[in-house]
Order: sequence, then structure tokens, then C-alpha cells
Amino acid sequence: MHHAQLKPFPQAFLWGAASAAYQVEGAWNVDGKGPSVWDTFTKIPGTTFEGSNGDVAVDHYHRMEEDVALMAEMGLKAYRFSVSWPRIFPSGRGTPNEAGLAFYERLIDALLARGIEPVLTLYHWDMPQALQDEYGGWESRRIIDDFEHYCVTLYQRFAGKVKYWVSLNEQNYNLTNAYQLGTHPPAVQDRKRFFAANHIAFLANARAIKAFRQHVPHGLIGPSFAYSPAYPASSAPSDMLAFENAEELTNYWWLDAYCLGRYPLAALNWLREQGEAPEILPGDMALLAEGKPDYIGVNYYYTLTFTDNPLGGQGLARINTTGKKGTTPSSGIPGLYKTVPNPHLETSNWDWAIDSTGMRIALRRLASRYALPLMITENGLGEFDQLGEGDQVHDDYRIAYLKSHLHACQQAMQDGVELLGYCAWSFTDILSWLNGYQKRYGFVYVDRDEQGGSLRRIRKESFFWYQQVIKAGHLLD
Ligand code: BGP
Repeated sequence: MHHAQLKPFPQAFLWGAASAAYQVEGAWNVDGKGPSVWDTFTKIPGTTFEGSNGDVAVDHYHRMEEDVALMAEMGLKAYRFSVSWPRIFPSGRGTPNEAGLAFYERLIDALLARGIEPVLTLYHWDMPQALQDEYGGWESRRIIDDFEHYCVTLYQRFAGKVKYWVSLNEQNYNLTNAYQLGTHPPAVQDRKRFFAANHIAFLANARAIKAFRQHVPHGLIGPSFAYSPAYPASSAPSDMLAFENAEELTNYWWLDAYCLGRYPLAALNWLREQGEAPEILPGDMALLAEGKPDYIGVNYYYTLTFTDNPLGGQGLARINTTGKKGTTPSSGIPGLYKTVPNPHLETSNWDWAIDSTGMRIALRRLASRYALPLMITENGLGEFDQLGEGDQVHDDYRIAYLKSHLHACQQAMQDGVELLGYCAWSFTDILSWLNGYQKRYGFVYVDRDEQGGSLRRIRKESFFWYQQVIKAGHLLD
């Protein structure tokens, strides 16, 4: 669809940036915080890039005021951050830790004082270690009550201040790593357990949304989904079928459960055939139907291209965590699909396809299938940045990436998509879960590497670019 002219971005468009607690805060054992599964996992040798962890991260916990001042200088309209569950409940449940709540209250107040809309993520992967030990985290239905209790504590405290809420961040990506690839805690490789844990997470998500209606009647809540739209490798019907399989098994499984309260047909049947379908108890599907979101948070980085994969073919493979271009192997499920490089697209050094049209396709597929508003809760380019002479960081490649993706947002809105806002990943440089500090995403450079550093904040070229775009309210030539 070619449009002769694009409408401007809406006046109320949330020009934002994002982060997650474990990746920025540090202060991992300060002010009564309990350990999360990431505090434990990253200490096991060989789990992360050069043993990097979030003990200090970029020390946002102690530099929050300075970071918010930079956001205000940039003109940000929204800031997405996550609350660390074990900072609020050191052992997962019980009486809340006031010091933890007070930190987020200070952050929220600082944002509001500068006219920045807080977008609060309830869960960005840092499960209290206590709950993992006690009953296996997402593998037990006991988490549904504990998660609800944690969420309601935040609803009650912040209902009057926070309008936009994200329930679970990238359940699909996090649990794929946690229960299939074995690369996130608890590092399991078992597809049956993977689908069982996901089913329980859907129930917890629905229960949290149901409770939200009571406590935050004027707010909006939805999950953030890591959406990598599927493409077929060719027009061969076998590739088209592989693409359909991939869209159901890697995307619609989650999105249909969240937004329609059901599982996609062929995927469910295939899992039943394998003996790997989740156990669905009476009342489960009714709960999903009662806990539908107000909007979908979309974390978009790349598209994936699929081809046919025979029985006995390629299995799941780990992602590139080194930044050595061209080292990502094909990954798939025998009998269903496997990935292939897309010859039409350039990639980043981590082999992520750079595809702004894919973002437009993503937004259109979701808005059309689910008839919900959308918010880009993450989008950005992870690269090696160089701190040059006179504290300059020339990240023109990042500007090009962000600009083309924002243009795709505008085109999608012209196509009819209701888009609430765009949160670039990330505001400052932060810890990448598996890639250490070398894979940078921020508008603000942070002087640190895997060994440490001064933690000084330095505005990159992209900082000044985004500042101008926000000020103008549209993309500049
Ligand atoms: C998403 C996560 C973020 C962030 C981002 C970039 O999956 O929600 O927390 O890490 O991806 O990923 P990476 O750091 O692996 O490049």
C-alpha cells in the first residue's frame, strides 16, 4: 500500500524510551531487596557474556535523579521501566518492603513532575529466587495468587499516578530461553514443561488483569510481546506452510491466549499429538476470557524467515551472544519449520535482520487480528558504539534504524492502526541479559564494560536527534 501523503503523528503520541529493573538498577542487595533468579543465575560460570551481571548494572538505583533529568532534557513524553518483584517482596510474598516501594514512588514522582508519563512493567523476568526454590516459579499454579498479590500491592500504591501498565514482558522470549534453550533461569530444556509453564503464566496474566479492573479502573494494561513476524522463504507452498506453522507456534500461541482466550487450532492439535499440550483445567479458559488486555505492547526488533523442515531435521539453536556477525545457526522444530537468512535484508552484528517494513507488517497483523490499540514498548538497535574524541558517540546507524522504524509506525497508523506510542529500547546503555555491556542500545552512553567503569553518562548523537524529533512532533528529513 503506497500512500501519497502521511498524516502527522497524533498530538498525544507517547514518544518514549524503555528499560528493565535488572538491566539498569544495580543495588541488587540494597534496602531490603531479596535475590531474583537472575542474581543467582548470572553467578553460575558460563551463563552470561564474560560473567557479566546486574549487581551494579548502570547504577540507576542511585542515579535515578540524574537519569530522569536527562530524560527531561531530551523531552521524553513517556518512560517505560519495570519494578523488581523481589525489591517489593524479598521472598516473593507477605508484607511489602517499604523501601522498595518508596524507590519506585520517587521515580514515578520525578517523572510526573517533568511531564513524563510512567509506563510501569510489572514483570520483566526477575522472579524472586524464593518462589523459584519453593515451587518452581512459573511451573506451579501457586504463582497465580502470589503474582496477583504483588500486582495488587502496586495497583493500590500507584493507581492514582500511573495510567499505563505492562503485565508480563516477553513471556514468549523469556520462557523459550528458560525452558527450551536452557539459556535463562532455571535453564531447563523440555518442551512439555515449557508449554505447561506458559499456560500458568497466561492464567497469572489474566488474573492480574482481572484485579486491575477493580483497582485501576481508569488505567490501561496489556502484556508486552516479543513479536518477530514470520515470513516464508519463498512462494513454494511448503515454505508457506512452514511460515503458517511458525506464526502459530511462535506468535499466535501467546497472542491468541492473551487477546482471544484460546489457543490456535493446528498448533494445539500438533502439541496434543506430541503429548506436549498443557493441562487445561476446568475454569482455565474462562479465566483467560475474563482477563483480556486493553492494548498490546509490541517489542519489535526483527522478522524471521522460515522454510520447510522435515522430521528429523534442524532443532532449536541458541542465539548469537557475541556480536560476531554470521554466527547464528538455523533454528527450528523438526516437522514444522526452520529459520533461514533473508537475502533481502541487512543484519546487525548480532545477525538480527534490519527490517522496518516488518514493523509495519507486525503492527497491521496485530491490529487487524485483535482489534486492539498497540504500543511499541521496545524497538532499537544493539551495536558496538565507540566513545570518541571530546566525548562524542557517532551512532548514525542507530539514528537510521530508529528513523526508518518510526516512519513505519507512521505508515501503519495511516493504514488504520491505533498506536499509542513508541518506546525506544533503551534510554541509557544497559546490561544485555546474555551479551554483557558490549551490546549497546541507549541514547545515553554509559562508561562501563564487563569489568566496570566510571558510570559517567554521555549523550550520543542519537540523543540530540530524538530530542529534535520529539520537539518537532514529526520526523525530520
Ligand atoms: C528484549 C528484552 C529486553 C532487551 C532487548 C534486547 O528481548 O525485553 O530486556 O534485552 O530484548 O535484547 P538483547 O539485550 O539480547 O540484545
